[in-house]
Amino acid sequence: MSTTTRRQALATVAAPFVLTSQNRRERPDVLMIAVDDLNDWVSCLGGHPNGRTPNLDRLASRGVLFTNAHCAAPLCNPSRAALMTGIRPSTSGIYTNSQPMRKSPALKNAVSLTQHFMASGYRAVGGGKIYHGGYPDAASWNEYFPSQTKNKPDDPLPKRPANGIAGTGHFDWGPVNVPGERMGDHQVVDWAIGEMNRPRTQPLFLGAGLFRPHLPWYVPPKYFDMFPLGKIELPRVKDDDLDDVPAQGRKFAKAGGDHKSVIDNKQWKQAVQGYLASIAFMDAQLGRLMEGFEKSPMSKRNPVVLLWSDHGWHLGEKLHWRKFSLWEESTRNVFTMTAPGVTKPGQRCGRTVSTMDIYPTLVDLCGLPKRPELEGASLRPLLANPGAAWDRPAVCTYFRNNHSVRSERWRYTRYQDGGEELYDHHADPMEWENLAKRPEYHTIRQELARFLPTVNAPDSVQERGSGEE
Ligand SMILES: [Ca+2]
Ligand SMILES: [Ca+2]
Repeated sequence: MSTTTRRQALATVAAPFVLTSQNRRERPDVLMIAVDDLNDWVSCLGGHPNGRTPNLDRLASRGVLFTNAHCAAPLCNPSRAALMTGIRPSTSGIYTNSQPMRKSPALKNAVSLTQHFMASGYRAVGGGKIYHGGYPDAASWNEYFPSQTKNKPDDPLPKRPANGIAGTGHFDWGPVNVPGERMGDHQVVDWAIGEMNRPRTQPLFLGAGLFRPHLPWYVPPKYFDMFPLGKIELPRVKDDDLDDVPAQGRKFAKAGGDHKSVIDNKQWKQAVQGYLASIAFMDAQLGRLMEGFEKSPMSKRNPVVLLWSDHGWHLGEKLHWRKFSLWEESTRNVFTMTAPGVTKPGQRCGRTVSTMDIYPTLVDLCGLPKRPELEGASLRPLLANPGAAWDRPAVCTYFRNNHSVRSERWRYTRYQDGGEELYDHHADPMEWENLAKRPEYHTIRQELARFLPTVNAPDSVQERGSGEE
């Protein structure tokens, strides 16, 4: 074979994967913003009357706000690993915060979202928390801020415990009297704006992770001052709510732990204030990010812009705190997306979508080769028409073989021991009345059970000392 012929043959074989400078330019940039532990207490979702997020609202108004979006797992590491690989926790065996993603046989060689973009000619850079703190994935990025082994800058700390509860650990809240620039999220935003303005020849995938409102809720005093204690409204909680919850669900709720501690120490309002203050701080950083973005050359290239949170948060509902459950407060996340040429401004979509859908959606929108192993679905039809037909419920998994299926009307949960819950969101948005034992709902339960994952991979390798939340 002559050199020319061989070159031609290679070119033919490699053609689907080689991008010319022309089609590289055509691929849109992607700005992906991740927010940690943010539930629906943002004003555009109305989850709490005191919630105030003008910048997030403005971002959501640029495109489609998904009002019924849910995570793949209600805790950081499994949620983020599933989102970034497109593989469910029940397929990978990554169920907890102490299981390194790349030690799972299913994810060892998985092509992550940004690896796929890099293979298609993109430069992929990230900063702040995208993957779980203990397990950054250097293979997923060309560069990372602050580094490929440390995914976020350290935050300043007040005198602890700030809430006065002895032994509270990072379940703590109170002002930290430092200028905003000292906060890690502030530094991540500065870095991201720098990347948006950096000269380059490749399309850009820019991931920026904001850590607040993750615990501990230490943010500068002005954010606490926005929510005077006298005006704080507590979540609506039914004291006997767990009476109709099966044993595994009650175990997850740990009502005798955080909830008892908050009540005994008279800290409920202060905790709500701390979470709202942390959300307001995050929103201010998001505002700086969006302002920098709008002034940057990146915004002129019609990029895809998306924001997701990795799961929700309980502040006493079901007598439970934090995430770590299969109820609405834990599984529902914040998710908005703008895709130039596809979305129209100011749209809301109430279809049940999942963080599993993010990878296939970005592949679709940016014209990358499809990946058949991805377990979600492209949301392009809903981005184009938020009222389009959609027959996929969202499935969330917590530990092995505990799954919750959320359709537009129902939540059906089945635990590993066979315990069940069924809630009718039309009549009972707080999920107070478990209908699972009522014979008249037998058919509904059966229909929803069809969507329970049939693979329940054994637990992947656990590592000690990396179980930060
Ligand atoms: Ca989280
Ligand atoms: Ca109940």
